Amino acid sequence: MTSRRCILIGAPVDSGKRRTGCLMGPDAYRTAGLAEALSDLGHVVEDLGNLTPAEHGPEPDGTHLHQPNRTIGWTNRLIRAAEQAMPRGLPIFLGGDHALALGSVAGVANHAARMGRPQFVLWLDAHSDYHTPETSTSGNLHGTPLGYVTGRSGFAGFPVITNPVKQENICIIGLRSVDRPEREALQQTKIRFHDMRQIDETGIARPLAAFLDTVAAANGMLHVSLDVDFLDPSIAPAVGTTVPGGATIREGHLVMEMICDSGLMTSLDLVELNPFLDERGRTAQLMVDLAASALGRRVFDRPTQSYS
Ligand code: 6HN
Ligand code: MN
Ligand code: MN
Ligand code: MN
Repeated sequence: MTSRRCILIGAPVDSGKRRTGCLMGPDAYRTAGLAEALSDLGHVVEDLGNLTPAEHGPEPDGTHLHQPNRTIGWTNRLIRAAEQAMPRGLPIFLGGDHALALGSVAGVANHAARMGRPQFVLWLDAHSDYHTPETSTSGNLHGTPLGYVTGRSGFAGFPVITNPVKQENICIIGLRSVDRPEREALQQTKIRFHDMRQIDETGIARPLAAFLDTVAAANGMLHVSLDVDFLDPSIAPAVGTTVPGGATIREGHLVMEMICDSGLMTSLDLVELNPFLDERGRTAQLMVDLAASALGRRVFDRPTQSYS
């Protein structure tokens, strides 16, 4: 594959839910050798270090939301970081919890609009993250990024979404925990969503290939948001929101290898890693290996011999 400039952006966002620890994520990816893995593949790697949230107000009393203002600060900061990185290379946002995607996706969508190209989003997650602050019963804003970037209402105080991602440009794969208000809202949308039951029946390659074909046909930009809990907790324990029945190691790699072959990915989030919950770094290592697959690591350069 062609050499890319990979821009590592540490985003130790920990405000998107109550259980802390995701703030250690960026350093866990560094410790697991992300930069080295990507440069071994021939890419140029630039590590911007860790961001801090933009200035924001004190947290309000009397709301069910957890740390909304800190998340607003992060969103402002990450929109800017994404807009600045996109013209220079392929940003890889090192989370941090999934609330970071309010900013990363909104920012890359602004850049796509400037380029006159449609923005597509592949969401690899056990959850649909389609809440608004009003529909969320947990009050945890890591459950809201897809609601935000598609332009749902209810995000008072957040930066106004100027370039909403079109529903039909979003594909969610890996679903197995969707709250009722999310399910009811999602079913009214054109978002493509594939739960684990469908993956069991058709395999993971088919829905993904169909989506990648659509992105290619539209000359789209593709943001990939990889939540650790897309993977089965038996192979990826370092996440606060484990849900059994997730993707296997090979399903994870196949998704990333197909993304690589498509040549379509323009930005990437690695989110929800909580190193405090890890076992000897195995989840951090797996996430690094998946990122390497998305950027060209493979056993052979050419297809192996066919059986026929
Ligand atoms: N994630 N739907 C649940 C909630 O609290 O709204 C879980 C959200 C999980 C968020 O996967 O990044
Ligand atoms: Mn998520
Ligand atoms: Mn999730
Ligand atoms: Mn919920």
